[in-house]
Amino acid sequence: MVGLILDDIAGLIRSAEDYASELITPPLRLGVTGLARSGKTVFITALVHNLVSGGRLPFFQPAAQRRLIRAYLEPQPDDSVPRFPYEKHLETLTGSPPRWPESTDRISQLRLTLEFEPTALIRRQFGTAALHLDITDYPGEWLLDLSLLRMSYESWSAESLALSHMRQRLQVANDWHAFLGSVDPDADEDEALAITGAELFSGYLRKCRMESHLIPALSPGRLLMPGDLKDSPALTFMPLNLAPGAESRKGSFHAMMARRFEAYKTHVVKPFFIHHFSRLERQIVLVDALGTMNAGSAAIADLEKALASVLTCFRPGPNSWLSLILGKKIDRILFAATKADHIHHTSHQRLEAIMAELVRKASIHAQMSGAEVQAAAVAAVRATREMEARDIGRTMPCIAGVPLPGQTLDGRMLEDGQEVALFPGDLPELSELSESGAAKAIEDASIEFLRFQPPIMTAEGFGAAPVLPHIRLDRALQFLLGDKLE
Ligand SMILES: Nc1nc2c(ncn2[C@@H]2O[C@H](COP(=O)(O)OP(=O)(O)OP(=O)(O)O)[C@@H](O)[C@H]2O)c(=O)[nH]1
Ligand SMILES: [Mg+2]
Repeated sequence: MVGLILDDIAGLIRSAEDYASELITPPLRLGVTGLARSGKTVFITALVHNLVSGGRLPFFQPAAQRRLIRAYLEPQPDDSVPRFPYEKHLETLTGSPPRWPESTDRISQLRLTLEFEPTALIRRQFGTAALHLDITDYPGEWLLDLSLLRMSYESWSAESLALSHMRQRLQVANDWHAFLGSVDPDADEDEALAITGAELFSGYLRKCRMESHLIPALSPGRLLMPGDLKDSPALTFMPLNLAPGAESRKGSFHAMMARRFEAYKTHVVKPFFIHHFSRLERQIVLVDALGTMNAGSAAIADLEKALASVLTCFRPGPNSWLSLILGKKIDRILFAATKADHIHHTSHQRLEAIMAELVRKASIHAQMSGAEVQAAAVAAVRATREMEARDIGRTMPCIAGVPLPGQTLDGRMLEDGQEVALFPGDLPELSELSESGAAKAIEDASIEFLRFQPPIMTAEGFGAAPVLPHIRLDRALQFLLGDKLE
């Protein structure tokens, strides 16, 4: 008993100390999210690496004005969240040969401290200033789960089944569909059956995740990344093939699945919004816009819907459950089209315009207001170089890089380790996007898309340490935190 009280007092003193230190060096909480494989891990690794190692950041004002004194990693601020394994990811990206990091399976966080010289004379009197940047990497699919709170198990089942019957997903849903055919929702509840079904259903979601053409938005998000909740009842459920208007009988398999769906909302969806999401102040949403455009019109439509859902989380209705728990509201959101190194720089502005158009359409649904929203095109790690090729008297802007093994170009299998140059194709003109045919123009854009190996690091200047090259990472940094380093 005494021990407990002493522990509590010690905890209180600690949190008072934390509070005092936060007053001196306030943290800025930046959320990095995006759908599966959109480039979150690579983005955070490259961002930290460029800041810590003095990368070239001409559009990030504190660096350009030589006011950024140093950036360094500090111990993880939040004891309950795993640390973002920065060193491991950097080692993978800069190893020999360089490789892309593995897919992430849990939320993670990292604290970076930036020491800088303030611009205002009065603040300079007190010496240098510091900002803690707390970066949280979490999957965009967890934001999509917000919409589950408004759904009954029956309507979620119907929607999920319809999605799994889309042409693009039908084949990977085969095993799970076969299983569903053998299940009677009205039979008695059965744990073994629930485990098998949930494994098949989450296996189907995971397969969709690995193949970008299989429509990007996947939910329930935690089934893709169970982390510590693996095998818990709150994740052991799946949609069922129910007759319209079917009601569940007490003790039936249908009732069991509906109960677990509710447990998922209570024990998984809500806690994420309460403990993590509500603390964020700035947000970057990474979007693999090029990959989605390459996957066709259904994928683009699905992405638009997903972006609208994401925006709804940032600005929920005034009296909604979420608005009540949101502390400081997110005041800046950057939607960044990633992997811009897949196209020539002459197309970067067009990619940015496409991203802005996708966000504009999504904002109409979400009735976005209050936060400053921007669109950008970035490559956190630039894996290609640019070159020009001549074809029938015309100069073609090309990109060149070393493709990852096992890919084909124009029907030909590419040789391992050999650099290839390709003309990636044209994105629509800005003028085409401002007309009503914007969606069609985006759909019609055909991009030649290869996956490239990460680059070999280069030294940016005389005596400088080698740094991973990027495209427009500095502009993203300026929007996300430039004003906090004034
Ligand atoms: N060329 C290029 N490829 C990139 C870049 N960023 C990401 N990629 C590619 O996209 C893949 C996914 O990147 P990640 O950073 O792992 O994406 P993620 O969003 O963390 O993925 P999950 O953790 O699986 O959700 C990488 O394996 C690379 O192939 C980039 O800046 N340039
Ligand atoms: Mg990741």
